[in-house]
Amino acid sequence: MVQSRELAARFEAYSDWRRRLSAGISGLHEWLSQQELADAQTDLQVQRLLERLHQDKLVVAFVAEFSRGKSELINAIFFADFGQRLLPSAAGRTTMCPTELLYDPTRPPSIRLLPIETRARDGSVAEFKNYADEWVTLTLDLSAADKMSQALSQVSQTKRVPIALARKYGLYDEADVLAPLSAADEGSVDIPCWRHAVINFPHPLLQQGLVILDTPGLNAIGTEPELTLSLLPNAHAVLFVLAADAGVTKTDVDVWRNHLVGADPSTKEGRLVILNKIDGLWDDLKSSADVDAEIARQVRSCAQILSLPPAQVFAVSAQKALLAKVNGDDALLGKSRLPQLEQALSKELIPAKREIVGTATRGEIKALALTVRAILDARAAGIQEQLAELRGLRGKNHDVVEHMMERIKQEKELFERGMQRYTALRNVFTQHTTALYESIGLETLRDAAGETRRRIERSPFTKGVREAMSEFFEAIRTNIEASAQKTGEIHDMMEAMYTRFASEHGLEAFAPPPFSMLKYQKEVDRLERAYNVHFNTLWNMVSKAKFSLMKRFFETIAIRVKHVFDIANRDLESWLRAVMAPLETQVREHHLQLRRRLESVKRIHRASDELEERIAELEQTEAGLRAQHNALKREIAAIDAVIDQPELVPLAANA
Ligand SMILES: Nc1nc2c(ncn2[C@@H]2O[C@H](COP(=O)(O)OP(=O)(O)O)[C@@H](O)[C@H]2O)c(=O)[nH]1
Ligand SMILES: [Mg+2]
Repeated sequence: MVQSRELAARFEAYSDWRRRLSAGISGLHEWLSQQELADAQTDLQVQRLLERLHQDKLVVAFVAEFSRGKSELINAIFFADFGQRLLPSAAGRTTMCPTELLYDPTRPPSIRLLPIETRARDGSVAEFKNYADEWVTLTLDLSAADKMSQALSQVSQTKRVPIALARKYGLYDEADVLAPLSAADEGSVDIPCWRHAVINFPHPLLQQGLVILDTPGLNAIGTEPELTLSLLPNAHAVLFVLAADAGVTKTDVDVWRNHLVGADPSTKEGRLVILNKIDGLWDDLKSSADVDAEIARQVRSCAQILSLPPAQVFAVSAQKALLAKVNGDDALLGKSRLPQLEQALSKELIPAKREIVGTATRGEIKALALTVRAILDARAAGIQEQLAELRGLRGKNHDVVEHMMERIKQEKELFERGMQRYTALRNVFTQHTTALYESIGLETLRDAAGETRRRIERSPFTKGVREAMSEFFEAIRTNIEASAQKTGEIHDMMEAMYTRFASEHGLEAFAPPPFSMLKYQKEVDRLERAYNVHFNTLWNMVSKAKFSLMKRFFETIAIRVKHVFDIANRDLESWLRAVMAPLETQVREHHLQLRRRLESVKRIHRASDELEERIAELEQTEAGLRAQHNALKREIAAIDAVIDQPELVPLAANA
């Protein structure tokens, strides 16, 4: 089968790179374990790193008014090798609920459907995802294409309900675009059966971490806050689909401006505009130059309306591209212009993603190497000190040895007394940590969210809801600021402690890295901005159903903030470990060395012929440490080499 596989091939190359990176990290870990240089903390660090690499997802979302050809485009780009339409695509509304296509190997191939009735309850889709019993699960029979299509056609299911019920679900409003759906019989409307669908399907691209999000018409963007606040902002690429036969409508422009690009021009990254159905402009009676000119004219017009350079609008025919791929018709595929879109998509997506993953991995590996090197350095310094001491004893008499033994004993006692200060520090550190978690812990967030929820219920009017929400954001901000202050205090305390141990006990100087809360603050700010933009729109749009919609809107915001807190908590945990661990290691190593020094001098004190033997032993250990140092360097260099490897852009048919 001949087909353009640029995106698929590039994505495979990316997955392969992630696999090699994982292999390199596992190799490093194995070596550390063999050398007994790995402790529980390194084990955990490596495990997390590998998990993150393994679970790394690439999310591509498709957004448009219904019938623009989103589902067809998904079929054409990703699932043409399936030989038929995977997603239902037909005239009219086929995709009725947001549909995620992914592969989770822990579940059997299936389609999971969240009933629309859940909209009448508290809880966002993300929350419901934690409760398997809320979903209807249909297993997919991969061997029978017709049975599979039948199961997948569930995403198109609708049912007729009284208008009052539709309102309760926040789905009906006289002025709403859903209105044309209503049937001849007054008093009832058709609504989707499902609120959300997750298709678990072991397609190779999905197995490698690709997640595709197909959305129903634009009205879903207003009625399911999760899409607006979470799924779309977090997608790595959003394809906004227009159609040559429909032109650009006012709703298109609104959605593009308010939900997809926003005010910040940098958010245009990974946002592609597609002008689909150009086959409608093909005309055997016209010259191909005339047809091309007409397509170019439409592209310019779309670009102008959306304030984009024309090069960012891709004219394609999804339908002909799918047909061409299934039949292996290269000429038609070229004419469909899909390959250009695929190329642009893979260029937008993969290098950027690789850069992010590579930089994060490099940072983690560097931190890991730093800890290990610190241990090796401390050991080497200790050995050198012992060697100098012992070499100085050559030819000296028993008294000198005894004198030295006394000196080391004293040094050891002094250090052990200093340990009391270290224990006290640990206590203060624990107190600070507890206070820190009081301001950024999930408990705090739960209280703030609960309070806001009660206030919204008590005063379901614009002013009351607005105030409650603003104060929620204010409370969150105050908590983040308080946490920033606490991390600052912890940082200063640890810095002072490192300086003190360095000057008093000759431990290695170490500057603990500071912690910044800025990124969490920024994410909360972004959510607040999104909330401000949508508040009025939502308030006006679904006038009758706004109360339940507002509550759902708040739940989504609360979930997003919880996500920010989750990440902040995780990051803080590693930071706290990173500032404390070197001190712990240094103290432990130093104590160990003092004991070893004392041991060897004691041995020499008992029998002086042990001196040369002991010196030889230490020299050997020193050589071993040097070898470990070099081996570590090689392991890290191997991982860096994988990270730095240029992306292998496939030579696959670039039509
Ligand atoms: N002529 C033409 N029709 C298309 C094209 N892409 C999709 N369609 C048709 O448009 C209708 C809606 O497509 P669908 O993928 O279901 O749209 P969605 O609602 O955006 O997912 C279907 O009948 C498709 O066959 C195209 O490139 N050319
Ligand atoms: Mg569809």
